[in-house]
Amino acid sequence: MKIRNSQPVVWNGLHDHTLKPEDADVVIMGLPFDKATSFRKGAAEAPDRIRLVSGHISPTTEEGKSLADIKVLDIGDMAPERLSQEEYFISVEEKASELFKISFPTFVGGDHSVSIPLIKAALGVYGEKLGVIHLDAHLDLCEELDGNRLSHGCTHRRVMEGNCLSFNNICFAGIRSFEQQELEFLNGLQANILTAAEISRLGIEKTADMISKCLQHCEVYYLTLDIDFLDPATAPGTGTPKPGGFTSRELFILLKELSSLKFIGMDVVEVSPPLDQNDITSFAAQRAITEAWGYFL
Ligand SMILES: [Mn+2]
Repeated sequence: MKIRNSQPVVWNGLHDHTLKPEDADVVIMGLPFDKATSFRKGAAEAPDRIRLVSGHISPTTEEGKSLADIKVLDIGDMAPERLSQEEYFISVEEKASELFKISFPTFVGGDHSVSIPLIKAALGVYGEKLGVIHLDAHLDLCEELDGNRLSHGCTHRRVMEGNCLSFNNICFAGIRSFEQQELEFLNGLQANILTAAEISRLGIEKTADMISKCLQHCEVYYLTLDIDFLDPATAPGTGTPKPGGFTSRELFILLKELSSLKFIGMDVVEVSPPLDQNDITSFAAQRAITEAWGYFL
């Protein structure tokens, strides 16, 4: 496995390769892995594509906040090389644990299975203080999918194994797709699920209040953003798009409304450049990262 250096002008020009990781406010790591998708691949190409578009955007948020003082270090990609998925995830969890201890890590997937080791690493560092906010069209609560227990449809089942993450400590928002096995699993369980239809009825501000309320016993928060939270019209470049999603406008307002929470890291997953149109989806992901830094740091 190698972690290679990325090109210099990336991340709104903020990436400074001379920084030591412990001196950075944000450490970025790419996870070019898409072997656990259930349908269409391409997410392994996302870290490089999002870096490419990120070099062409100013270090300011959409409301004119300057990010020029944020120290950003992109440590490159952690690629699976010849490792099995299990072995790869062990290495990712180890590396992510280091990063959570020193900075606000921003991980760029990869399919959503990569959040398994990332959230486990955050749990290892923050324990039950951690709340997870899952923005996604899907729940990712399958026991297994296509014979793979580490599928991108199984993320939170694996994270919750061994009572690592309690159901009380995760809020699912944007959901508009359920597998039969997920319905069976959820039967009788209390889960914090805000469907896309419900969010549409509530409005974004009330949605943010609901998320904060569900997780008010937590002290720190991790955001896992599956780009298919957005509508396919807004983000077509993703493996399993679902109609009825959100605009980037709504996503950015949601990030703003959640900004009073103390976020300790985030990931953006499921961007698939080969399925994209004119990089719309990579730009949306890059912008979401920029706005999140503006609000969370
Ligand atoms: Mn999804």
